[in-house]
Amino acid sequence: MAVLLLKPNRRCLEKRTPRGVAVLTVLLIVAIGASLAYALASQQAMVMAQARHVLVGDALNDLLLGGEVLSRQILFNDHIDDIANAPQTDHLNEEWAVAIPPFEIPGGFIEIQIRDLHDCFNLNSIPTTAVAGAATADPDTVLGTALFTLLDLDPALHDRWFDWTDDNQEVHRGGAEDNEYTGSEVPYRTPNGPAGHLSEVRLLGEMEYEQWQELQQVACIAPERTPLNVNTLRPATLAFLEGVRPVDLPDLDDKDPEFPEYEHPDDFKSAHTSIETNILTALTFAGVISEYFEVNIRAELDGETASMVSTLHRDKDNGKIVLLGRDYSRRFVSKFTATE
Ligand SMILES: [Ca+2]
Ligand SMILES: [Ca+2]
Repeated sequence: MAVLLLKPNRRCLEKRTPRGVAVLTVLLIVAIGASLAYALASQQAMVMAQARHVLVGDALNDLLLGGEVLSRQILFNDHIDDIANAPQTDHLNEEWAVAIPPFEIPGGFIEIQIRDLHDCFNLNSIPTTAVAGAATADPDTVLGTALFTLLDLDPALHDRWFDWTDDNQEVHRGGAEDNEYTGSEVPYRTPNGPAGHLSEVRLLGEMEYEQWQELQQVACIAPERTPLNVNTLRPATLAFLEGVRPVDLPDLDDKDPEFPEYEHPDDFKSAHTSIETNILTALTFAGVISEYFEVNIRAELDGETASMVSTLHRDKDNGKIVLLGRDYSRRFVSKFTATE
């Protein structure tokens, strides 16, 4: 049987091949164009979202800084009033101590609280050098010991705190210096100076979580030694002075508390004779004037929220206010409940 072999028609091939390539090329171009368009649209949406986030973030930061400026003015005005209406005192019935309710701004709101840093026992007040030949212990050392004892903390923690903040590497009694902490699984070193945050206490040794919660209610950190202000004491700080653990404090009732306005620390001592004598004696440095404040500010704009804590120093003689630091990591707890 004869086989018929057909030769391809070269002409025909020459005509069809370019047309097929052209179709494929067009399809390829369309596909690439569509991909590019999609990529550009996605990129544009992302750029717009980023731009909006940056713009709102900048505006929020401006609002927080505005809140800080307002707070500085309130504190300065208080100083002017104090000078004009001697004796100079700071107490919780003054304007600065009243939390400012959230006030509306276009697209959001801003809320401000000013807190006195003399309302708590500042652990940086515990001196780091023993007075040679002193007949009695330093008053803030007495208070520090009383606090650690009240909270049933390991006595070694007090010595470790001493070493943590003193400016040398000599181990004080049951304390510890760099040679111990650098041997930890996660090594760290002592600041050998004033602590920057109360949580540094937890680097010194074991502490129950409940003890840590109580310590936060009574103690705090200010940049340098600060006297307690007997007019602004937190309930837990006053309880500590009276020998009561914060955990044993009764629940506060709903009625507004009455805040004292002592003109002299001795007036406070006379009104609190139930406080043990050694603690009353240790209130040598207590006062009625405050120099360190924390300003808590929260701002909300277009559904985004930001908060900031500014630490301020107000000179008690001339009212000059200096910014010491800003912290954007703290949680803001409003004193106001939203109502419909
Ligand atoms: Ca005042
Ligand atoms: Ca040290």
